[in-house]
Amino acid sequence: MSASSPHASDGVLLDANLITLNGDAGYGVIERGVLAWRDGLLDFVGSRAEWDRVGAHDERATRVQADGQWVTPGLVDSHTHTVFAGDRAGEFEQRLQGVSYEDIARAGGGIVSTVRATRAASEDELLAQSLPRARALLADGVTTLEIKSGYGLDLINERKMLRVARRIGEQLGITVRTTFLGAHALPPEYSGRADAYIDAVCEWLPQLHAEGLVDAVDAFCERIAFDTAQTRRVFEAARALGLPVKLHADQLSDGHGAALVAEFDGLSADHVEYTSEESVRAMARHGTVAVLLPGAFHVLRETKSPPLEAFRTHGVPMAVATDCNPGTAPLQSLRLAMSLACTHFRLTPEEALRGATTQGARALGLADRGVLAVGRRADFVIWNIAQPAQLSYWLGGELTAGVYAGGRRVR
Ligand code: DI6
Ligand code: FE
Repeated sequence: MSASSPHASDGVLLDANLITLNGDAGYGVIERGVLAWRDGLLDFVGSRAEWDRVGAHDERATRVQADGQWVTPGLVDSHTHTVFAGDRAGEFEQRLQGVSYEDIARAGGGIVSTVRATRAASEDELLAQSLPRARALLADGVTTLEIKSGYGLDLINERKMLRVARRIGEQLGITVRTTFLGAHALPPEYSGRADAYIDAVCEWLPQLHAEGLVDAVDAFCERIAFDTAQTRRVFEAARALGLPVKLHADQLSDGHGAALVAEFDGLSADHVEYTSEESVRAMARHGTVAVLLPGAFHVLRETKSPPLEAFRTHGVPMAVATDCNPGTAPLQSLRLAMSLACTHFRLTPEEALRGATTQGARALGLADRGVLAVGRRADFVIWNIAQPAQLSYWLGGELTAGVYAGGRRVR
């Protein structure tokens, strides 16, 4: 952990308890440590003694005194639908009366009702409605945010969503990774013609990709959405463009989605409540991350937990994300998702933190972040906590004392 040229750093954080997560296990704590960065990347991570030894520090570097506060890598929310218009609080009330998510979807509500609202909104309106959610995630420590399309379901409106996602990243100074989720639900104009809709999705993808709007491709593989043959066609279109894939897999039933996305060397299989051990083995072989989404599990009052022990046994990395969406997870805090992952799925607080940093970065194919180490991005959060487990312990509350992305303070 020595420095390349720390004397020329742009900024220095002193007297911080660093949770580096550098190493396969443990928090990797450096007590009363120092972080320094230059051109947006960390160029020193180590103890005060080592820092003093490298000597001659540039007086012009910004100095931040952490006074013993805890510091983690910036959080990575690897699965969200943050861009949408309207809300579905009415549906929430229906579900509390006993109507199921699948019943609502089949009756023309659910995702399709958000599609109507999103289509009706202008790009600026959509941005104005979505920004506060992204701000809330940032306020709780998120410096890398994945955002999916999937509420446009035609070329113009999918493009509008992806453009709004890019604009959120520019406005907030954080990284936004966009995922094309054209195969999210069947729009009414294609009713009864799912295969023809998938043809259209496969035609839109190269156009949106050419416009620089797509970092990855996703689909909803479920009995209320698209089957494995249709999902496979979307993945083949992605592969032809060299784009990585991920999948909403085995959320409500075992549709062998996790095995399918693994077969395509996918970045992640998400939800995975009903994933079989055989599919878990396929994920392990292909390095596919399991993205756990306890917010949706909680809101839908599900009872079937993802196969945690199988993930651990076979060495499948587990990420934790919010799934922030208007239907199943109106959740605007990744820390709360961490807490729910501990309570519902029995992750340890350490696994939950790795899930929301290191493994979240992996689920997005980003090797440059998710730990505090020299050469990684200077994305970090200063927390008002007394010990690391408090990050998953508190439900709510304002715990961030400072959020930095690429060495710039963004909150
Ligand atoms: N699974 C989810 O968790 C979200 N989409 C999906 O395929 C839910 C989206 C919604 O209900 O609006
Ligand atoms: Fe989702």
